[in-house]
Amino acid sequence: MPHPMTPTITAFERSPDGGKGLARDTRVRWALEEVGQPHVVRHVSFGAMKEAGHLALHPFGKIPTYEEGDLVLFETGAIVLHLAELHTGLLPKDPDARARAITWMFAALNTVEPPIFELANARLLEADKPWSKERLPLVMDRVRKPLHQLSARLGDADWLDGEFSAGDLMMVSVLLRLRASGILDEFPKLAAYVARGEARPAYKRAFDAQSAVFHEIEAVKETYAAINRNDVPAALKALDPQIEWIEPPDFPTPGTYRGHAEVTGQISKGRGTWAEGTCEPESFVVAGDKIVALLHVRVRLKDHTEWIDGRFADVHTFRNGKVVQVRTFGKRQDALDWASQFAARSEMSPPEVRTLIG
Ligand code: GTB
Repeated sequence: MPHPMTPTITAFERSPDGGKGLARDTRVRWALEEVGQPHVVRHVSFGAMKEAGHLALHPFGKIPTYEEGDLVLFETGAIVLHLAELHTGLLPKDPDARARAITWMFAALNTVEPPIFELANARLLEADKPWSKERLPLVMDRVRKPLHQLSARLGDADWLDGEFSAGDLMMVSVLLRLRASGILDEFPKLAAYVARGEARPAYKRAFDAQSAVFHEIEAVKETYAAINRNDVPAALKALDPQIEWIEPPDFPTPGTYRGHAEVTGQISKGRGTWAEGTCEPESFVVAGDKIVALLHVRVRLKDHTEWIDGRFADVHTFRNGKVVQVRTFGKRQDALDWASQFAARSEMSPPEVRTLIG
């Protein structure tokens, strides 16, 4: 069983940035990595984010959220502050230095991020408006103003107030969203500050995890899409030549299948019994190097008139971008419990083992 307090966060199922780490789950992943806290990431689609289940966690229907036992948090500031208070390493012990580090967190979120958010809206959502071109310089100047002041305060220091803290984590996370606009390069001291943050091993682990998972989820989706259209060679594309696929006794083709040839036989045999239907992943949960695909199967078998409708899960284990094991579970919760034991592997060093998410 996983540790009951292993926290679960949420992230986009398919981040619009294609895995560039610009969505706000990255700062939470970074904080989790800094403090060495194993975690599980549940990936939510844009649709699911607005449904009752997610709204119960996040009243504004956004990511990320944070669940730890009975505690549910939203807002990245609150989540990072909670982690920093729970663990050592992100806030100084001295009460005054601690209060100053928290002040920098608020400065990042309340003073520096709002105009950056506004710039992203202006560049992405309002670019087609007739007034957009005229307004853009004004929005860019609103971004620059606090950056001049921040750069002057940082000066030649590595971090904003002594040692690296949650204040720096938040400030770097906010500033790096500016890179695409070119504005960050206008402030060499801030550009170097952001680079120092990104060079931290914990940031790299967080970034690599979300980037890898972006591609891995796409690969898992394609495996089921290929099975649905009865294209077995395409279903094998994401699978390592040493693949091991373990199907439990109460499934149509029980057993352990090793290598492409045996797995081809297994998939062909199982798929060959269908007259029509689909097996669709409904959502994905990531723990360490494991992606749990929560599946909904709805098929009519050949020579049958009734439909089979069921929910189960496959756990895909990735190594170097390929699936080395698929383990099928009849009960979704069993799959989640089994996979989440491996969230702890985030404490081990990459690239052999990496954290999840997002
Ligand atoms: N104040 C909240 C916090 O800090 O937690 C803001 C949370 C928030 O805005 N979350 C965004 C979200 O869930 C994701 S980060 N949006 C979905 C929605 O509103 O329906 C914003 C974001 C999204 C995408 C990119 N990107 O692709 O580059 C970057 C940033």
